[in-house]
Amino acid sequence: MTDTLEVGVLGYRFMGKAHANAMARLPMFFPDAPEIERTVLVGRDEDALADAADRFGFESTATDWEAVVDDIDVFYNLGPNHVHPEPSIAALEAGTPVFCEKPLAPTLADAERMAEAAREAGDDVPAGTAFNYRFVPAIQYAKGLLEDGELGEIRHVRGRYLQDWLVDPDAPWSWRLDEELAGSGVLGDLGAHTVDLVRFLVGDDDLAGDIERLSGHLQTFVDERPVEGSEETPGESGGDGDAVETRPVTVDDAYAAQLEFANGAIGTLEASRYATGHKNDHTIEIHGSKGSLRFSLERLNELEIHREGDRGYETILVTDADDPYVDHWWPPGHVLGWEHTFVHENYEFLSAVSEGTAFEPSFEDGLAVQRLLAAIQDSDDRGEWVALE
Ligand code: SOE
Repeated sequence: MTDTLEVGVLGYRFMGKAHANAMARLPMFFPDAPEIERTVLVGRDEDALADAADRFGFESTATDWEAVVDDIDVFYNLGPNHVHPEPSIAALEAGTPVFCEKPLAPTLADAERMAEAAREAGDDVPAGTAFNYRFVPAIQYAKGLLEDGELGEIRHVRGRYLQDWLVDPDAPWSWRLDEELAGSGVLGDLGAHTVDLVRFLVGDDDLAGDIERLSGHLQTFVDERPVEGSEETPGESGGDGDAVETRPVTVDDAYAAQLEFANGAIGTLEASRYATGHKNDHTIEIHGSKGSLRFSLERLNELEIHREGDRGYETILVTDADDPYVDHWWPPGHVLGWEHTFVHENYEFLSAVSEGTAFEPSFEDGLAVQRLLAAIQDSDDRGEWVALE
């Protein structure tokens, strides 16, 4: 058991804040978690980095990850997708456990290199992929119901992840919209979560098993966007405040896929950043021969369950014994939020690092998701169903 873990984090924007907040909650709510020092925050913009390090409680900053990854006990890679491979591989080669945000990599080839580095590092060097929705108590309760056979033979799996932050064509360009930087658009950003949850919930051989073939369709609705900060100043040289610089969108804005599982079950997946009326609506619905269940991230403390003989679904509040983390938080029924899923995954990952035990979802899980994302892209390119080896 390692006493205090020195943690280095690359990335200080959205995911940097989410994980720094999670680490800060551990001493108060998970006193059995390993003690950690938020030692170094890594980034490129020194001013923004210093401000974030101060607000997130990091002791120091660095602009060169190569000087960091072999000098800390744990490395978090929370940068944009194209930054995931090299620093993570270097850390693993130095024997430093890695926690990498999803999707594991921009491409399947990169994900394969990262998973190989994790295998080479050995089982006592955890390499985790931050699929945080596995750590929603309602999802863990759903997994228990499925494993206990409460839904019977799995017949249908339906996953959707709907957001609306790109509906405005003037919403600015970002790295998430560039194939070189992100690898894919909504497919890798949101679809990765849904594919992982499907594998987690029904991937066991005695449930639906592996996804054996699939067909996919990708769509881009707006193919170029303004570069934030390039707006002409109104009044100067007749400027009307419109952006003078635009960049192409080279990834998907929406995807849909059909799946066939080893047991014959049918799956339908979709995600969009143009789903007006939906902010962060990740839903999973599973139909079996003896019942069904339905989960929505926008109501993440609840699970809807249908059992034989019921008329429709019963909505239950997941708490008490159904929630593996309830004793760490407030009394039952004092509900959780999105950020608590990051606390749960950080608790489990840092505990695995401290004990030198395995952590799931691992880089192998991240690679399995990447294979399925690549197959969906391949199917779209070829216009036909694709079999998974
Ligand atoms: C943006 O689409 C995003 O922040 C994703 O990158 C996260 O993984 C998801 O949990 C919320 O939406």
